[in-house]
Amino acid sequence: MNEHDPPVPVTVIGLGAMGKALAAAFLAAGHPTTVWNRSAGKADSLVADGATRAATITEAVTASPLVVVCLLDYPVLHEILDPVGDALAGRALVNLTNGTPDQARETATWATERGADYLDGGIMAVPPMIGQPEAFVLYSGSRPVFDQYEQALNRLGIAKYVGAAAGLASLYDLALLSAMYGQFAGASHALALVGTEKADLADFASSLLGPWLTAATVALPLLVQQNGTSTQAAAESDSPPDMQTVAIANIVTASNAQNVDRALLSHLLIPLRDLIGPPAHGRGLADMVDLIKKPVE
Ligand code: FVH
Repeated sequence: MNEHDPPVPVTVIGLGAMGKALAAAFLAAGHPTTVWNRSAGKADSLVADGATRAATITEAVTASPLVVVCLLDYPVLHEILDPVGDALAGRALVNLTNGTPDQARETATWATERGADYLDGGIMAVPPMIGQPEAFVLYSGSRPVFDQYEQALNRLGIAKYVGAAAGLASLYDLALLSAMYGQFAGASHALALVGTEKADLADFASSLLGPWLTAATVALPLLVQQNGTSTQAAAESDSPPDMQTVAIANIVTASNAQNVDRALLSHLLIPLRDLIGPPAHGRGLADMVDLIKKPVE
């Protein structure tokens, strides 16, 4: 595909909050767009904007070479697509439903057995961001299929290919969500602490917490090992793990005193403590990543 080709016809299956945003982005970019949803009424506004409503799931699948699916979960996907799996032969199935790497791998095998090309995806955006420059979507699976449809997929947000193994997009998606929820948990803890003193939480969030979280991202390289070991820069950083452990212990103590749950930070102390003392000489925050991993059973 090149930029002078006409926009490829696309089918969107699943018109929840996200599926509707995806279909709207394809429509806005001029793609002939066919839509299907269990509750047919959710297609009304899209049809008013030029989409074609498929009367049946078979009609939806066979309408386009590119079939994008965005449903609640993988069991729902299989409930809907299993009965019409053979109609997918020769088409590209792009699954943007949130799930696990195992579910992505199983669905890739299922699609391949039916003669379909398969890409699994992870949407790193909320519906209003779809089609905006800050949205990005992760894809894994067949590189040639990604290349063929990259232009169309870029309509949704920046399309980032992360590898040929089908489970990779899901793994990266869940990893990024884990980082986000961890940050939400820390931010909630901060708000709970400050909230014990009748503070203006809205002002605290906008003038201090937000800028602080943004500034803290400069420390991310310290968490990443290079060539299997912590970088010397990390080990000798101005913020060594033993210093950080004292600070975290103080947060735990203050949380107790302010009657705020300390479980979140107490848990963080466990791996950090393993980084202190002579045996830990030369180790840094990057070693915490290994300490979090469970040993292979
Ligand atoms: N919305 C978000 O912020 C996030 C952003 C990141 C990616 N997620 C994932 O996207 C998938 C869909 O999410 P959604 O926001 O569109 O979810 P809903 O609005 O709840 O829509 C669910 C769709 O699934 C259909 N559905 C549910 N159960 C069934 C069923 N048993 N049979 C057929 N269809 C079913 C539902 O249909 P209906 O209720 O309208 O008839 C919607 O089309 C999801 O994986 C997120 O994790 C979104």
